[in-house]
Amino acid sequence: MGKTLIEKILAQHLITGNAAPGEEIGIRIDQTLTQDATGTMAFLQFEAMNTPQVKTELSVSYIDHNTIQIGFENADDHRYLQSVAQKYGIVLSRAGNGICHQVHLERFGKPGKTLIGSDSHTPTGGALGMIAIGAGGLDVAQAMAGVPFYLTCPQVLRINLNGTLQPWVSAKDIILKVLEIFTTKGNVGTVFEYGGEGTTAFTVPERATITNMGAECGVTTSIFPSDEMTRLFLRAQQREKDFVELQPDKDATYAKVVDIDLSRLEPMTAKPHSPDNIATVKSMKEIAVDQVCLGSCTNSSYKDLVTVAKILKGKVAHPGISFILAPGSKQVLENLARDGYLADLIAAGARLMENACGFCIGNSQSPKSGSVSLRTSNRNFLGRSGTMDANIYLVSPETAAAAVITGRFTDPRDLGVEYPSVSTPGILVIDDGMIIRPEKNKSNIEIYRGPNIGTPPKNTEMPDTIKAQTTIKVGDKITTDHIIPAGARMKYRSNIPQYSEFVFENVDADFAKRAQKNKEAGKQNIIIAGFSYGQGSSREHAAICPMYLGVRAVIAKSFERIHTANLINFGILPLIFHNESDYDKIEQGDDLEIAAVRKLIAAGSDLIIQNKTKGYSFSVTCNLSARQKQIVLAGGALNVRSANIQ
Ligand code: MIC
Ligand code: SF4
Repeated sequence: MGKTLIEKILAQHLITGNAAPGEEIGIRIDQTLTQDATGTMAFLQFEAMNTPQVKTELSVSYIDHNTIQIGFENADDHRYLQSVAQKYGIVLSRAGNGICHQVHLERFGKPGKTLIGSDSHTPTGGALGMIAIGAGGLDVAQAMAGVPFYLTCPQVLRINLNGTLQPWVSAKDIILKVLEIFTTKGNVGTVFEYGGEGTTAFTVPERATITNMGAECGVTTSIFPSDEMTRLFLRAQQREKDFVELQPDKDATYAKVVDIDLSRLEPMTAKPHSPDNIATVKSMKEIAVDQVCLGSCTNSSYKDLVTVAKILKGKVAHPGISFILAPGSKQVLENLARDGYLADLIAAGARLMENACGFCIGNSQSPKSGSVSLRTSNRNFLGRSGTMDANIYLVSPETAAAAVITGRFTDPRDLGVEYPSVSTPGILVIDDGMIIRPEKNKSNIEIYRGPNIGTPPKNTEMPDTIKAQTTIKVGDKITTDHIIPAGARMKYRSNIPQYSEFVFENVDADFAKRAQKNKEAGKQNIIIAGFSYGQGSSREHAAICPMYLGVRAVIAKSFERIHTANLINFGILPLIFHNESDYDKIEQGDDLEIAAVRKLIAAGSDLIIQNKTKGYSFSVTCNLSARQKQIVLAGGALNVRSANIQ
């Protein structure tokens, strides 16, 4: 029987388990990426593993998230990362070189390889025909130490892109269509494999827009074949030697096949406050816009930005618009500058930001109160921009450019001008001057540790009886941005006691105090949630900080993949309601007790929760592999690892 592309690459990397959908497998990881906001903790964990050098083919540490540097904390973390990289054989991409996913695509990704990254948009690399997966920092640290990466073997779903896009409709509109079809929940354990005759027309950066935002659907990853377009991209990057052709077998079987007729797509948007809240741009009926942000790891390729430069040439941003431009990488910015397009963008009123995450993570350019902001990024969760009552809409670069001109939501087809034709140069200006490669034999390098750097906290062993309070009850689709905000708070990523004060800050500002009080009184905390708990970011702080506050379990209707792994890694039980109606009965403040926890988890049985306040019991399931059981019982992966090292 023929194989899908995913099955082929997985088969070449399989270390443990049987690669059948639903089974836990362990795979060899060729490459890792980390970024500063998750990477600092990941490297502290890596250091605790006493491994003299990274064991991967390539590990790259990027500095791209916390680059605002108000206060000493981020600068200290950056210096720490640079010294760790030198000591352990890691490549460092300095602040100013660009966003990890964009730079990794340009300089390091290779067809057929496996990559895990401590960032949920790591699947961007799937545009090159590699298996690229987002993971928690501890899993990435373990991969750097040579431990296999464990995941549930996914089912492979095929998305056929048929026909040709109309002018003014682009890759962003395709992935917004995919989000309309699949939504942000219910896709755990699935991979999207793209194919179909329309696929061959898309360049690697266009494919990357699509694989990047597969993360919003919650899939394990997304992948495109490696074909002539891949070869041309690698040639432009002066690394054609990394090209190998990779296609699925013609008779490969897929769990499901979905066809998208490209010729019928129109400009789309994701309305506030979820990437799956999809509508056509036309239906927005010219709503007034206050801010337009161009960039992020989704849409900041050379082609994206040249397209906007051509649309805006000779025009100036509408007086009502603050026009923000954050190119994805130094390479893109340098090529735009050399080819004259940067001048056109600046002349059009672009406020040029650093090549970094910036506005996308609410680290700068928070819009005005109650504003409408159009962004080419990938997430519009409530409050992520830094302004709680802002309305963020996700759009294509073309739709963003149209709003810059008109000051309103505008279907770019209504601009009445010809769609600019843009092609990326066959060979780009490449300069890796901002990449520091590790020197050999640097084991005597001293690691720089500023006062912001703590030690990674560990949990205690799972107790036999959990006595806890329902410290918070939340609804469906709670994202990691809800659990632990980024933006202005992100500079405390390496200081867990301080960062923990902000857990659920934007949902219930008193949560941290309540949880801390319970902890001091010897009581544990339990979080109650609806469907799809832990969407979005890979930040393991959404597990570490609740752990620090004494959270022992989350009981939800369903969980997202990366967050489940993070909870387990830090000794927090991810429990699923047996009967969803039990969610309705439980209230915040209820006292709960779970008996015989260790025995029932080890046996793989359901746990019985007694609601002491209301006087009834209900059952929850805890689906864990043997490996995961060992981790939660030990109180987290760090405890298992240190036990193995001693
Ligand atoms: C995000 O887009 O939410 C982030 C910031 O890149 C996160 C990583 C983090 O929280 O540091 C992600 O996507 O994993
Ligand atoms: Fe950075 Fe935004 Fe991409 Fe996350 S989604 S990596 S914050 S640009």
